[in-house]
Amino acid sequence: MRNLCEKAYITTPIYYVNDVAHIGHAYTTIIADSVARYSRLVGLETFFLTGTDEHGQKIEEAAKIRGRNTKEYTDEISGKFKALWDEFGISYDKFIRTTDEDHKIGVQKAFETMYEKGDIYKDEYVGNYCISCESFFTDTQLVDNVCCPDCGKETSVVREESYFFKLSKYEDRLLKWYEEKEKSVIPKGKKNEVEAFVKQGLRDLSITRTSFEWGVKIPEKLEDPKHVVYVWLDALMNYLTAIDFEKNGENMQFWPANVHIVGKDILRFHAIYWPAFLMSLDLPLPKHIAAHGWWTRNGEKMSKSKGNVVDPREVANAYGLDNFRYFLLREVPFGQDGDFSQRALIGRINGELSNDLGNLLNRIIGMSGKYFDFQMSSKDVSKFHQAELDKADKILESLEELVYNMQLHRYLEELWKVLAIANQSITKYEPWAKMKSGDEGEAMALVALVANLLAKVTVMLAPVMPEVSSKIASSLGFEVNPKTYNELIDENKILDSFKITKIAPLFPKVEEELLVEKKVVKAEPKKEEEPDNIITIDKFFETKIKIGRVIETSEVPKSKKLLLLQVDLGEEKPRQIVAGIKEFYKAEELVDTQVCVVANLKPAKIMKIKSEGMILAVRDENGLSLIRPETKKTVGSLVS
Ligand code: ME8
Repeated sequence: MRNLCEKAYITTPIYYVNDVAHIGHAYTTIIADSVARYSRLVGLETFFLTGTDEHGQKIEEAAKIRGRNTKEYTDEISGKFKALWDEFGISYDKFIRTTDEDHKIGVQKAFETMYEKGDIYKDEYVGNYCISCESFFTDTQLVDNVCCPDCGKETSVVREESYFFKLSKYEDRLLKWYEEKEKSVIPKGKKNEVEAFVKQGLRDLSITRTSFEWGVKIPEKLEDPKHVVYVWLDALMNYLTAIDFEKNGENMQFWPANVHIVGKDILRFHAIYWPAFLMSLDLPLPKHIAAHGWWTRNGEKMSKSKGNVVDPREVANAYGLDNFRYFLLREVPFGQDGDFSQRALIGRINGELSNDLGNLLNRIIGMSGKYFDFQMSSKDVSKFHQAELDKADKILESLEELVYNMQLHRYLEELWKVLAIANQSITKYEPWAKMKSGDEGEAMALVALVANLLAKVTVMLAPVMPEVSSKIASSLGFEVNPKTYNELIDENKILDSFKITKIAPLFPKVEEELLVEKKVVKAEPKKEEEPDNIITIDKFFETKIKIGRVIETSEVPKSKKLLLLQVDLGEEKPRQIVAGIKEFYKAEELVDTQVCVVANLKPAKIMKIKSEGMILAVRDENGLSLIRPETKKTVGSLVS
């Protein structure tokens, strides 16, 4: 059963450029990328949009506290988002910036259309404004009479002349939409919250500001140049301007969007304001607005302003990009919050990925090589294993609905059930026993069954793990593309034959946490003229770096990377220091050499061993070197 249309338009939020991306942003983008890749795989003409949200007071201030020119600053951060998505192979069709000229023209066109329709009027606004959320709140919404209910920061009372959008006019139509379109907002729980909010009554929305300039000016026709468009109207319009709304271009055929994927923090803007704006513009409404939960750190929402973020690049570099993608989508049911932990990530790599998926491929390579010289025919698969094939096909048919309902964790769970059929078939039918008893044909059918099941899983895994999937496919001797999707999944066919190629194991077991947890320090806003990253000499001397002599070394049991060093710093007792240098230095060659040690570091436990300092080293693409004095120095001397 297909609930698809010919075209698919999939979007992420456009991210604020007040700081760089963290795993929350990567999560939304990777979900959207997986859905877009899925849409292309099943043969839909797909447009996948992401980008950056660059206007408003928050951005203006972020540039200001860094002493930067606003445009240059937004160019830099927007460039960093784009570079990260490019590095991650995110398959966007357009990266929009709200500072793009055609976007600005589109926003003005929308403003003018709504104004001419009589949906915009001028008045005065008095309200409690949160700069961080770029949002107004009523007195009753505030926490402790002054703080923003969303981010907890202090709001300020703003009184200004403003243009208003007649949001109240659309209350009934919005409620009707939620009622008639069951999947307009997903998940259901979030939809209920939105409906309840609208039922309380909607107030007209202030949609211009005069207190700052960094934004899109309202249309010249209104002859009111001090007004700039409210960032949320500006930002939401990106979904239309990206497909050439301003010139009603060909790409407008992609409208309405299939799904706007957003975090729950911005659902209200997407599920209330946005459809109301679209109604005012007489445009169809998006098919789904899907709100996911938050990634937290120790139970707190991960956010740039809280300074408790995890760098997605570091995680992907350490654990592998596809493994990270799999983890993000599999770990947390869509809509719920999840706490990021390396332990959970390692568990999934060593468990489902290595044991269930990687091992299956290894077994196919092993058996096909040993018994059939890597050349497999599927000619007798149906004869011996139709039941297993039917069972797998039934599961695979149910997957499409899960994608468009954003149940990606369930999608992966179901795929693993097909892997379980494959793994259990090997255990149950014992191809080695069949070979021994001379039933070579049956053994061939079994190994070919398993290879076909893996091929089907590989096709469906491609949207989530594109690189891994293409490696498995090439090892099995086929390609993942809309044609193979059609044959293996839609038409329930199997591949006639396999020419298997040996490849290195895809998921080596991870033995220990690969990222050293940094103590997260909340960034203090810098003074205006201070360039980035400058510290005073006093600040530098807070770090005591001393010359030490390594007197003893040993290996840390079960660790590939760590060595345990006893280092003399001229103190009463030598320091015990755990260092991640084993890949670059032999334990014995370090004895009696000098090193530089951060001596006033708070002791930490690494693999349950107390470490009382840090050895200085430098690492680049050619490896790692310890930092040492050029000539021997007295042990305990301070580096300055
Ligand atoms: O809100 N967990 O931009 P933004 C999961 N510019 N997802 C998270 C997250 C977390 N801890 N933190 C952020 C804006 N996100 C506006 C959007 S759209 C027209 C304008 C993700 O940079 C999540 O998708 O604050 C959230 O909705 C989005 O980043 C907010 O990004």
